[in-house]
Amino acid sequence: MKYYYPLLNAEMPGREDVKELTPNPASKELLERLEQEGVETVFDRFEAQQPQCSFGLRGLCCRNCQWGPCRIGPKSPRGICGKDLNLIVMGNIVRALAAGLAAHGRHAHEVYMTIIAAAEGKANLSLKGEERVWQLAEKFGISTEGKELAAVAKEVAEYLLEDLGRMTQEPMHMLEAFAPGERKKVWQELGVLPRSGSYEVMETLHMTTLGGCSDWTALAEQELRMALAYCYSTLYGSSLATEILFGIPKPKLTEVNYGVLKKDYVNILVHGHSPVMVEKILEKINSPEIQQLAKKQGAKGIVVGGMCCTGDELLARYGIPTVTNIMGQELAIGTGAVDAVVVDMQCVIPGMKIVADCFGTEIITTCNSNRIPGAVHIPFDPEKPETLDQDALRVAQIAVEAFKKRDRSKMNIPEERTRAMGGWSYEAIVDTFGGLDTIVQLLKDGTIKGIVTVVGCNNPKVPYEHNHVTIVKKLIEGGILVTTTGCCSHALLNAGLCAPEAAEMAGEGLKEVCQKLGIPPVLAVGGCVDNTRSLRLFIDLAEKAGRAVKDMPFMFVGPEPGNEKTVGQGVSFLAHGVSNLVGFPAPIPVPLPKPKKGARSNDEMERGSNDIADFFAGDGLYTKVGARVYTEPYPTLAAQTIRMHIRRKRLNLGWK
Ligand code: NFS
Repeated sequence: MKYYYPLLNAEMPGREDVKELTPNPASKELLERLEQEGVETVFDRFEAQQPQCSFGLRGLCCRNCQWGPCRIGPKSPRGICGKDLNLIVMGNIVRALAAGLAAHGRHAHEVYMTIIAAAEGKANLSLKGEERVWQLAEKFGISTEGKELAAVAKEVAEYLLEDLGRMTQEPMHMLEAFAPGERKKVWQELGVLPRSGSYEVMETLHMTTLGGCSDWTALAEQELRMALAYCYSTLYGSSLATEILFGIPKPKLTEVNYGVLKKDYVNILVHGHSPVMVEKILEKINSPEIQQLAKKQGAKGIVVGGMCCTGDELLARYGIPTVTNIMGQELAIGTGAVDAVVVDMQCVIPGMKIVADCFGTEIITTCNSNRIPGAVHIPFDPEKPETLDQDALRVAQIAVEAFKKRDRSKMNIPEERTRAMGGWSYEAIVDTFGGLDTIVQLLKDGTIKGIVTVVGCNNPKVPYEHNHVTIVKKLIEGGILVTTTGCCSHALLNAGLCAPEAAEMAGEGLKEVCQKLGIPPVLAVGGCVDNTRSLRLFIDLAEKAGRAVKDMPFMFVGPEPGNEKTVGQGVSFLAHGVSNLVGFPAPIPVPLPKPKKGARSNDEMERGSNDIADFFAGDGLYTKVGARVYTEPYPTLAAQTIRMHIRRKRLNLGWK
């Protein structure tokens, strides 16, 4: 049963629609199985929440102070303090971005502090990405003469930390080092150059507190400022810093999907975002001591599978098979074959533990910010890294020992296993194609029509993974090269679109290039922080082509926006001039067309409007940064919109 929301011009799927449309047969099988077992999942709770509050859906409620909550409608167009629709809607969006920045900021903090701990010799970790250390030192203007790698790495990490915490008005190191000159000028003129991640979060909460900023356009500027802080101090920084710690990924082939779990093996899933402790845990799992322990428990060996962005990170570096994304985490446990889930931070939903308890799965938490009642808690703290080795060993032991407790009567592993290629770092993409010039040439002559990054979360408001897969199939058919990260990448990996054989599905031109290079038309570039790999590619290709990013045939697509973190992703790309297509209206009131006054037919409609929708989708933002937001929940129409956007860009460039 579908749920219709005329106020949003949209409909949302019920669980039967999900079962019909979800592209992975394994998801359907597990959904049905959990239904039979009477185990509740996100899909049931979504139905139980219907109908969802129409004020909340459109961003029209304010809960920022204790005078409220206030809701904006025809009867009460202002909140108690006098805030109108624009202020409330924009205030909610800007606060969501602040929360997303805080999340990625905390992730970045852990990675930067770990580099320092490793460089000081306090954590038993080597720095595997030596070339990244020297490159960043050069970009930041750090003198390296006569200095050891560790000392320089520590200085680089301190520069990154400054970008996260600076309180004064100096330029951000990362932005100075990596943003295009053309953009720096635009941002300077708009007055949106940020200080640091922490400062901008503070300023946003300050601006939106009771009696704060009454000018929604100033909040919109803060949205851009914060997106730049988000992009450069948290995403870009952590992506590069993780490469300092664990190396720059290279392409590798593997198998993914639920079928990688094996009935006679210990099955451990790793889940979350920060790849630090999990690297050590992996090292311990591969040690003879833990392998023997597994045998002693009666297991043939150990399978490690990845979920969410931690899964993406391990796929990129080691070809560890990924299993699923945020909305599949309960389904994965529903296989009854998972002995333990090791989680770090973010996107670990409380419902997962409820399903874990039904199947006797051990949950081990490793981050003090992400506690779960009833889970084993063995935290990693980069400022107390001395026990990292023994803690990681303990996690590995507990996970392996859980094998004995598995209730085999409840086991049901779907067969699906899918070939996939991961490890597409920025360098890997550029080198594989033979350099930036070659990619620019392929774009110019139309062999590749454009590059679109399709990313982001899952959202129960659209049929699970259906839009990700449908849109991307149509894009590659149209000769568009796709990069992907995060939860979307799991959908595309499991659908076989990230395997070299998927080149067969690509349109003329792209197909031949991929076949010649032996690569897929959809490149899994990593976790969400690695969206900056795609952004860097966009920036550098534009520079090579002698154009601004805003003029290039590029786009950012988020078919299932869910987490607050995705707001910053989209706005980061917008700020650089890359238009967005999102699959569901964010909490922004959708302007609904109204019949024209005195119209004689129903076809004569007046375009509805409101300031915030006009700002994002109309000319507001476009005149500032040269990019706008398109919203389209129907995947075929979404793909057409994206292809049209790419075509328009090509026409303007005079590229055939
Ligand atoms: Ni990105 Fe990764 Fe997934 Fe969304 Fe969550 S896992 S950081 S936020 S839900 S894509």
